[in-house]
Amino acid sequence: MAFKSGFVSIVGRPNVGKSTLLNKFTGEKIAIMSDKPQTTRNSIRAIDTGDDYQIIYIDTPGIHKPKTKLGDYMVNIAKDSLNEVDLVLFLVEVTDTEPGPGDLFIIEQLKKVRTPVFCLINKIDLVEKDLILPAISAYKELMDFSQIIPISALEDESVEIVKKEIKKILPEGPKYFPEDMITDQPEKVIAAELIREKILELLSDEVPHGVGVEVIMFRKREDKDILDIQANIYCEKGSHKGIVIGKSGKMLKSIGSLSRIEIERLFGTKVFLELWVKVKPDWRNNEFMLKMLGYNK
Ligand code: GDP
Ligand code: K
Ligand code: MG
Repeated sequence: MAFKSGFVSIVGRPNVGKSTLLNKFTGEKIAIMSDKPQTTRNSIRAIDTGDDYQIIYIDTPGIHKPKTKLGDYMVNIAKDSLNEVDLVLFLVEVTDTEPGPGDLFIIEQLKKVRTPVFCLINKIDLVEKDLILPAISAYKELMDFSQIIPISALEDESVEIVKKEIKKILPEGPKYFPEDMITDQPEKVIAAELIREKILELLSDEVPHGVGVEVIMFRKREDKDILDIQANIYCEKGSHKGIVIGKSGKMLKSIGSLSRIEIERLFGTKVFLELWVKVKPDWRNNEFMLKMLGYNK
């Protein structure tokens, strides 16, 4: 049988479950998840290799009307990637009674590309079954999708169904990456993202969106199986810095120990993690800071 391979881009409004689906596809926690929108800022590739296929997934930041330079960057990445891939997975939520302005904005972008698009109606575990068909009809009217598949990104079965359909549509192609490679993101970036995920989980809404994490040291000790990691957490305001550190440093300690556990699990080694909190007003509009944090485009 011929080997099939290709690139698959995942797009959708914030919080529809893109990162959850990506992680499920590959069985690894590569894209961070949270219940807060705009969790994913970078275009993350996850690689799933089987006996006769290799799928490279791109977890795109949400396509939405940008407000800051970081916002511009995110929209551009998402749009660019659509024309360069073999398939687009457009994720929506079944819980929305009808497609909202966010979904319609994305559909407008999708209509401009020639790449085939699967519409995946996610989170069907949250609703009564009789709400699924009306949702399918609603999306069918909006665009000529190659497929419309209702799924729950939390359940293996539906993820397997989607994967089967993806394999059908992939062209014959080479193994682009070695089979043991699961991502092309530098380990430093993944570590920074895991730390940012914990900040998103632990802090109230107002602070996390102004937070950037930069890993300034990532080193494996020569004599031992230990990783030394140092990272800066950038906040936009002094008051935010206080919140990230918390009373007698309690919050920062929690951020540190939770992210350390995740990083140890992912890299399979003991980790010493040191975190510093710094104030950089308006860093999301600062080209230099964006480059430094890896959002360069
Ligand atoms: P993203 O912003 O599109 O990447 O969304 P995430 O993957 O970060 O998911 C946002 C939230 O939705 C998280 O709390 C997920 O656990 C949750 N979620 C994702 N998929 C499903 C699903 O199929 N069912 C349910 N009940 N929750 C889901
Ligand atoms: K999210
Ligand atoms: Mg995400």
